[in-house]
Formats: sequence, C-alpha cells, structure tokens
Amino acid sequence: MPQQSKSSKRNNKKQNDRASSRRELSREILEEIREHYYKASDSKAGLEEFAKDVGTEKLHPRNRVTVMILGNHSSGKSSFVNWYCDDQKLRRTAVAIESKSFTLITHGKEKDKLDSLATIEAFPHIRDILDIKGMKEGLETVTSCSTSRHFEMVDFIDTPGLVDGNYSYSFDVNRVILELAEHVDLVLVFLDPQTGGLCNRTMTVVEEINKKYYEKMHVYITKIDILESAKDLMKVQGQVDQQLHPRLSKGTHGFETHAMFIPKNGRDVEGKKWLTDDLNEIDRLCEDIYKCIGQKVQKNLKALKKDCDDISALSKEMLKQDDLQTQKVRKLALYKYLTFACLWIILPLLTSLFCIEYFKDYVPDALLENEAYGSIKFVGEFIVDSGLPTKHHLYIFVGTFVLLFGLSKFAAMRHRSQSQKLLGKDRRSKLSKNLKSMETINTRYVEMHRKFIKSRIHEDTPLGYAKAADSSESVNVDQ
Ligand SMILES: Nc1nc2c(ncn2[C@@H]2O[C@H](COP(=O)(O)OP(=O)(O)OP(=O)(O)O)[C@@H](O)[C@H]2O)c(=O)[nH]1
Ligand SMILES: [Mg+2]
Repeated sequence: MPQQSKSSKRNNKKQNDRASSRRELSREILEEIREHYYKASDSKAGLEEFAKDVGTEKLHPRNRVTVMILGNHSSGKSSFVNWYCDDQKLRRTAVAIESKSFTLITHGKEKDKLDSLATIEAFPHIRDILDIKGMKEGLETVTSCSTSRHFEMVDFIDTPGLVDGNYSYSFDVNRVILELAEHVDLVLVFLDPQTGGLCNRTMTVVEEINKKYYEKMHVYITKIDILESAKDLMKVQGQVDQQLHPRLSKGTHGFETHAMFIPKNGRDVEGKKWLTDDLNEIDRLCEDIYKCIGQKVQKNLKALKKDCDDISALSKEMLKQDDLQTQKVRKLALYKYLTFACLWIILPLLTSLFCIEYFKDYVPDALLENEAYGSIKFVGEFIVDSGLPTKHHLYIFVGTFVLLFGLSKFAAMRHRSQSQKLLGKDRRSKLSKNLKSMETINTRYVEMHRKFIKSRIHEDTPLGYAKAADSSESVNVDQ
C-alpha cells in the first residue's frame, strides 16, 4: 500500500509538472505573439507598424484570457474575483449595490487603480465603449500582483450588478456589456438563488449575448450554500431553466446551468450535509478559464498567421502596383522628353531651315552648298513650295509651337503627378524589409504551433497533424 501511494504521488507530481510546463509554454507563446506585433525579431517595428505601412490597422491580440462576469446584483461576482485572486480586499463586496462601474482586473506590478483613459490605453481593443455616454466615469482598471491560480494569464471584467426597477445606471449598461462581449473570451453569468432568473435585465442581456456569442457564455447559480436543501437547489435550478430556456436561441442543445458557492473559511456549510463537494462546480469554472488559455494560444496563433498573410499580401500588391506605376511613369517621361525635344530642337531646326529657304538670297553660299544642309533642305523647300499663302506659313509655325508647348506642358504635368504616386526608394525598401520580417514571423509561427501541438498530444501520435500547422485552417479555435 505505501508503495502504491508513493507511485500515485509520483504520478501526481509528473502530472503537475506537465501541467505547469504546458502553462509556461502557453505563456511564452502568447508573449512571443504579442512581441511580433510590437517588434519583429529582425526589425525595429512589428506587425502593427507594418500594417500602418500598407494603410491598414492591425491590433495585437490580448495575450491574456479575458473573462467578463455579469449577472444579478449581489450574486457574488466581485467575491469570485477576490477568491480567484486570493485577495479579499481586491474588490469591495457587500449586499448593497457595490460595483457601479465596469472594472478590469488585471495582473500588475503592484496594486493600483487606473482611470478610464489609462484603461483604454492598456486595452485599446475596447476603446469604442468610451463613446457610450457616461462611460468615461464608468470604466476603471484595478491591478493586483496576485499569482493565485492562473490570474497572471487572466483578466477579469467585473460588471455592475443588474437590477430591475428604479435604479438608474449612469450609462447604457446593457449596451456596454454587449460591446464588451465581443472582445472577451468567456462570459460568466452569475445568478443568485434569491433572484435567480427573475431579473428581467439580466435575462435580456443573456438573450442578446446568446444570439451572438453563445459559445462563450456559461451560466452559474451562485451562493448555493445559502440554500437549505438539495430540494431547494433543484427548485432554483428549475426556476432558472424555466426563465432562461425560452430566451435562448442558439446552443440550446446540451445547455446546462451550473451551481457553485465560494468556499470561505468560517462560512457555515458544516451543518449542511446535502451540500456535498461535487455539487460545488467552482473547480469546473476554474477549469473552463484554464481551457480558455489553451484556446487563446490557438486563437492568437491563428490571428498572427492571418494578420501576417494579410499584411504580406497588401505589401506585395503595393510593390506590384508600384512596379506598374514605375513603367507608366517611364512612359510618361519618354513622352515628356519627346515633346520637349520637338518643341526645343526639331521645331527650331525646321524653322531655321524654312527661314534659310525663305531668305535664300541673303544666306551665304557656303551654307547653301554645305552637304548637311543639302540633305535636309527639302523640308524648307516643301514648306515654301507648298502653295500655301505666305501668311499661313506663320500660322503653321505658331500653331505647331502652341501645340507642342501645350503637349510638353501636359506631359510634364502628367509625369509629375504620376511620379508623386510612386512609393519612393525608402518606402519600397521598407516594404521589402517588412516582407522579410514577416517571413521570419511565419517561420516562428510554424515552430510555435508545432511546439504547442506537441505539448498537447501524446508523443506517439503521428505528427501529420503538426504539419497542418503550416496551414492557417489547421485548428478549430472557435469551439
Ligand atoms: N453565502 C455566500 N455568500 C456569498 C457568496 N459569494 C458572495 N457572497 C456574499 O454576497 C454578497 C454580495 O457579494 P458581491 O461579491 O459583492 O456580489 P456582486 O455580484 O459583486 O454585487 P454587485 O457588485 O453589487 O452586483 C457579499 O456579502 C458576499 O460576501 C457565496 O458563495 N456564498
Ligand atoms: Mg460587485
């Protein structure tokens, strides 16, 4: 027996070691992906800058999982954050309406508070919510240096408790929650046993989130330790299901509500024999958050690949268009020089030939007998002998001059305006450099993807799957 317990201890240790190395790898990959957006390995800039170079915008994906907790007032949202971070003073908890603003809780160097503008600076993805009236005062960030559970890789959004009736929020709370839901990885809906599914506002928000982001949403009946019996719990669950199910339009198959309470020293659950450990699904909730980290790695890898491909395609297209533009500009330059040559070389030459022919009597014989003049004098003769009245000769010259002058001016203007559309040497070399950096990122992407897959599957599983890492469609991250 003691031997068995020793081997099971060893197994546990092995499992823990594997879990922590997987976690470390996830953290490393998420961190590296972020780096590629800020600063590519062999370049001063990263994908965010490369995107700007091709006139588009790409934001780095968050390298941490974001979990939004919403639900009835006093359902234990803030208490859960405190419990997860193992810091009872992180969020204020009480029976009165306590959380009145949207608070991002993130890992930081020290415990601190940031206002809405600093919050948007740190979380640029959600900047649009500042446009909602009242949000400038309704958004803040709280930082904590807790390393409890997976907090270092998780951001929470603690939302104001939802109530019906006369209570008025200083912003459109439903709208803000819906906007935030787009950017988070997990939406936890907390329903307390007293109000359960009876808060109309909570149910409306749940209905809306279910329409768009049903796969992110998990519903928990909280504080079940205040109930007196398993029968009461079933009653509450029945009541919640009754209210909830008609509101759900997607993901109804297999949809479950879970139950939990926050284990707390001194909380009297001793006398409640019905409240067995397996009824409290808080560990499952932590597991859901943990699973999100793995999904986040895949999501971010996919985003990295896609953004890299998009920017590369745009850069290549820009260089291709620039090549075509260069050809066009060269042609225009040729037209410009041709008209210029006609105007300032050929036209004066013809004029002088004509003049020589016209004023033959005054021209020295030496010139008239010159061989060169002899071979081209037919031009002057042609004009003089053309039979046109003499004054028309002048019109022809003035007309030709005006036409050629206009043409050369037009060609010069076109040449200038089209040249301005060229990228220029610096921008071209920057784009080419960016393309090279993106090739390096792509190589890193394949390596990271392989490493990640290897950490998740058994070593004897054929790595044909890992080969799929080369294609962006390899892993379904939307599960
Ligand atoms: N018995 C019991 N009490 C809890 C549990 N979780 C929270 N509470 C208590 O419920 C009260 C409200 O908790 P909060 O965490 O402030 O709830 P909240 O959802 O953040 O409330 P608002 O921010 O006002 O919406 C506090 O007195 C907590 O101590 C639980 O699991 N069991
Ligand atoms: Mg709260």
